Amino acid sequence: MTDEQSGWGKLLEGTLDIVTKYKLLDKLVERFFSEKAVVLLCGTSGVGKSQFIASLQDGVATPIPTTNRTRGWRKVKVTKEGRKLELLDTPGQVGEGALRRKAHLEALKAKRFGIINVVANGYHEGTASETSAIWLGEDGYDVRQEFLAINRQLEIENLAEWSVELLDAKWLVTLVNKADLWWKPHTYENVLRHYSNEGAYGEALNPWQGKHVVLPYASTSKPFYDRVPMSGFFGDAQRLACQVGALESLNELIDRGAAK
Ligand SMILES: Nc1nc2c(ncn2[C@@H]2O[C@H](COP(=O)(O)OP(=O)(O)O)[C@@H](O)[C@H]2O)c(=O)[nH]1
Ligand SMILES: [Mg+2]
Repeated sequence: MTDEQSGWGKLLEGTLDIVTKYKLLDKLVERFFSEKAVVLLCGTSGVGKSQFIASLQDGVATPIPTTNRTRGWRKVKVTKEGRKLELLDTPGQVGEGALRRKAHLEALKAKRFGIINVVANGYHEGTASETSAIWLGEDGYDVRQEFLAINRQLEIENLAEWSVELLDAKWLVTLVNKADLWWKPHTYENVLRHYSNEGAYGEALNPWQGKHVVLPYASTSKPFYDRVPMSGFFGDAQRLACQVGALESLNELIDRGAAK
């Protein structure tokens, strides 16, 4: 299968070799850190918020153990070569709304802040039991489709918690994480469309039109619940392309937000 057929033609095109791309990623991460920007991370439990932070620190982050959930909210001052970025990490569990609210108020105090809403096309890993998420078929482990559907719905319901209250944010990125699990040649466009302005997710974000961007991403690469294999269409080159693309967009949004 060619890159064109797998949907990677456009993202991988250009003359940049892999070393140049890694250097470019380093530069972009550095710039991202150079702004004293406040970024609020939203998203339900297990979508990969903490892993996203780790991916900014380490590039390819070591997977966080499934059972390791974030308790409370935390302000992460990530420093990269002396530069600072303040990230507000939130707990995603259903019962922890009050704690998330504290993080929201902290973001509002900053006046200029942006939101990264992390979603994962239903591949939430952590709070649900393994048996409710995956099953063992004749061809090996697979994810349960109803599990994905419930979680995609949860991602939409979760928007109501902040989509009105935090409308003052300068920008909003929907980071469609875990592309290593969901990216397939014939479905990736549907996944990205699901989060764009068509459909229930986009509708819920209607007031954000003009400042909402949807970006594919992968913070790490690991089998789902350590059992269901990755899609097979998403390797290091693809992850790098997504990371570069996401950092470019985030830098641009932070710059634009600061200018307003
Ligand atoms: N395959 C894969 N797993 C991921 C990715 N990002 C996070 N995970 C895993 O998903 C689980 C939940 O991630 P975590 O960052 O703790 O989620 P949080 O609750 O949103 O903070 C962990 O086991 C991570 O290693 C990704 O891009 N790909
Ligand atoms: Mg977390």
